[in-house]
Amino acid sequence: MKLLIALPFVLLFSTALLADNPVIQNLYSADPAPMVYGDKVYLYTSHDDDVTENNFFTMRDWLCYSSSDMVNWTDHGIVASLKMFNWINVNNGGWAPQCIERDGKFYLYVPIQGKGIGVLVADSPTGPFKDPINKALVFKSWDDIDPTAFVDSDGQAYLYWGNPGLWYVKLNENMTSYSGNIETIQFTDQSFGKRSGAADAKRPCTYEEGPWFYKRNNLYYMIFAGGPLPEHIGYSTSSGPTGPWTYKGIIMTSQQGFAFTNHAGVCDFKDNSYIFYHNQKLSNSGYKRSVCVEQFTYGNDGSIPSITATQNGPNQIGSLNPYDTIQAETICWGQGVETEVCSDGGMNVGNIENGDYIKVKGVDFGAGADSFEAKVASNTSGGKIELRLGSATGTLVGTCGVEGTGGWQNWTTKTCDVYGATGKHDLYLKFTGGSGSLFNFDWWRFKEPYVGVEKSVKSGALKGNEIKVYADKKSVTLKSGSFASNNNMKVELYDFSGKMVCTLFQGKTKQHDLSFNLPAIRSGTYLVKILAGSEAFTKTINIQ
Ligand SMILES: [Ca+2]
Ligand SMILES: [Ca+2]
Repeated sequence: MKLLIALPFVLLFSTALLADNPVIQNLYSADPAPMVYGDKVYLYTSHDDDVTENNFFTMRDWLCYSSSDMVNWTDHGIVASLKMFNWINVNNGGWAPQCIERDGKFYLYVPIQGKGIGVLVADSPTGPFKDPINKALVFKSWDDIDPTAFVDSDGQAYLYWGNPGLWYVKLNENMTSYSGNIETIQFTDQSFGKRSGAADAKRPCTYEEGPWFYKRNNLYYMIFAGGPLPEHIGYSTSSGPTGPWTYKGIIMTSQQGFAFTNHAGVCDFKDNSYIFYHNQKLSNSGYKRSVCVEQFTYGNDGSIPSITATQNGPNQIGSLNPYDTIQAETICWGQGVETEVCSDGGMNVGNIENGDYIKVKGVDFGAGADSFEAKVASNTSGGKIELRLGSATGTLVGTCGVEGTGGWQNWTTKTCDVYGATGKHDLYLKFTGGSGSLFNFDWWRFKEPYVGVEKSVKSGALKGNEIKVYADKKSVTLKSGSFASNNNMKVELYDFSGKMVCTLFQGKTKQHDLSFNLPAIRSGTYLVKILAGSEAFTKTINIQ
């Protein structure tokens, strides 16, 4: 998986560090196929090998990524490969995939160039996938590539595919077999657009390959890669799932940095619409492509506008919560890093060298982070994780030292203090150290302030404060204009007989709101007593 980045690319992107496209930087990805499931978009792609063999597509497996905000993508690695199919004996030809969910199972349709279309099934979007039929789902000729599947609202599922023709079958409910014949879509200028350039008997209209079939607001869409080369993205629509199709025009022309192929995947996610495509911006080679994404808005009539490729990509949906455990392989832009399978599950970031970094976009620290924790491993002497805001040379809010752990998969947790990380920023995890690989990185998280105990108590802490007390079965929350930070405070819980149940809190705090988990107690009336210095404040609460 080692990616050797050519010098021209480094120069090209050193001036574009704010870019979020392409989506994946550590390897080459093509033929994007988004699938919305739960609160995430899963992005399946084909995978152009770092080493192109015989000056042609060199593709052996399929990748998966997921995002809940459209800008930070979690790497799930290789989720399927040609090796999963026992009925073929080839080590190349893993082309454009699509995965769809039905009744809690995930069906990954993949073409194996020259061998037909295979199907894999899994119980989770990220696998493990296996071949349930041990043969091609459809195979008549080389033309059987680029499958796209869709389950209509009446439960009938369809599989379309093909280059240079377009065919479909009606899938059975098991999604791994079909009924009836393979049907051929008739091409006319009206259905798939008048082709420009030299006449091509096999390609009478603009349709070339890479169909993407779906329904939106009762209109059926067939997005496709159109010719002549270099490919553009065009589309046709229909009032029914099998046509007749009406050509609607070009969505995306071949633009600066594009490859001779293109392939679109379209989805709606959290009230926005997105189109994924690929280009060759990271390699300048049509056999080493990179997936990108843009946001767009449908016309009132369901039309898709002309879309221009951008470096910035879509807006972030919401923000990233740094107090959750964030996989290190959740990346908006990774410079110099690779990913690999982690012995503790999932993936980890590796090939971390001095100066490499990971950008995570739109991290909301809220009132402020107090410390940082990272799960790391190193077979050398480690290095450092610098936590920087805004850019790789931005404000340093903490530095986490990593030492040798005796193995690249011998994991340990390291922490450091954090100062000055408040509000929303792009976070740069910048790696520094000596030469060679420094360490591996599994996940990270920030921690909110720890409330410490102060030895000297100053009186007057509660003076002038209106403290509101809220309670439910599980917690007690105190809300105040300000709990004086320099004063020790104690919060006690008493039952109605005056017997103390527990101490909820003891120490000092800068927070305006304090929330405490309650022990398992019976319903009834209780007293919350707040003590600071020589003062006390009590409040009756009812626990339902
Ligand atoms: Ca590196
Ligand atoms: Ca991980």
